[in-house]
Amino acid sequence: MSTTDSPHPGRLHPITITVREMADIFGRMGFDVVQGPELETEWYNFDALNIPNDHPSRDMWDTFWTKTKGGEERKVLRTHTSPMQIRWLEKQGAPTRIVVPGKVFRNEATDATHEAQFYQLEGLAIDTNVTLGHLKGTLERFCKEYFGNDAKVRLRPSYFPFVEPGVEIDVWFPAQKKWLEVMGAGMVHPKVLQNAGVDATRYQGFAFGLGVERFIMIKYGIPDIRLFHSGDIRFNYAFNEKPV
Ligand code: YSA
Repeated sequence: MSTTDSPHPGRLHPITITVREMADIFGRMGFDVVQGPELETEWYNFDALNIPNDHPSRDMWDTFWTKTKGGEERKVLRTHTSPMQIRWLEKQGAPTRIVVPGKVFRNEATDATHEAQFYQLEGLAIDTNVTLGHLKGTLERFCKEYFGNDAKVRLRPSYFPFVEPGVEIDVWFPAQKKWLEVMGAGMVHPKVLQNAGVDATRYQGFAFGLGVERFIMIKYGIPDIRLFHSGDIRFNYAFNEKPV
């Protein structure tokens, strides 16, 4: 029996569709797509990103750790896609422009806008003359491409140890009449470039990490993030009428 004869032909998940759409928008701005491991070392998830062991910023995210037997290195389920900044720069060097979609994990209670596992899309642009203006222009353009030209986007100063300066980006959530934080971003900290073997006196750039589900929620007025991973097939069907 072919897929189309089946009483319940499959549908692509909204996250799959959206990651492809986002990669396509960034692709038109010159970004390549790469992927990285979900099980990470402490070095890549934290230390290399300028988050030392004894620093309070390590508590920004509640982390799932692996159990270890004597002498083994402990690993983490990555709390964000930012470790791929280091892995990619080590491998490829600068200049570079990439986006990295993938699943991330946080040991936190869920509510309508927070899940314990969700998707991020990381971006990284490193070159000799990249400025905060490029960051702002790229992210505002991206939001308008994804949501439409009338999308309301705002930047707020914020703190992440791996950027200086840092910002957070909120988009107006019309269905709930409120601003929703959709991503963190900033100019890559020179220590991060050094940790990845890049000459920080020559190169600089910006990076960002966006929450994929939150983008979809705003665009389609989805009231609860937990619907994405509920396994309720009606959710997929409502989102996407075409069988695979
Ligand atoms: C910041 C600066 C950079 O140079 C690069 C990346 C970043 C982002 C940083 N790595 C980070 O993870 N920041 S964050 O904790 O604020 O999460 C980024 C986005 O993920 C949020 O804006 C939100 O859209 C989404 N998010 C965070 N926690 C979530 C969540 N989505 C669903 N459930 C959660 N629990």
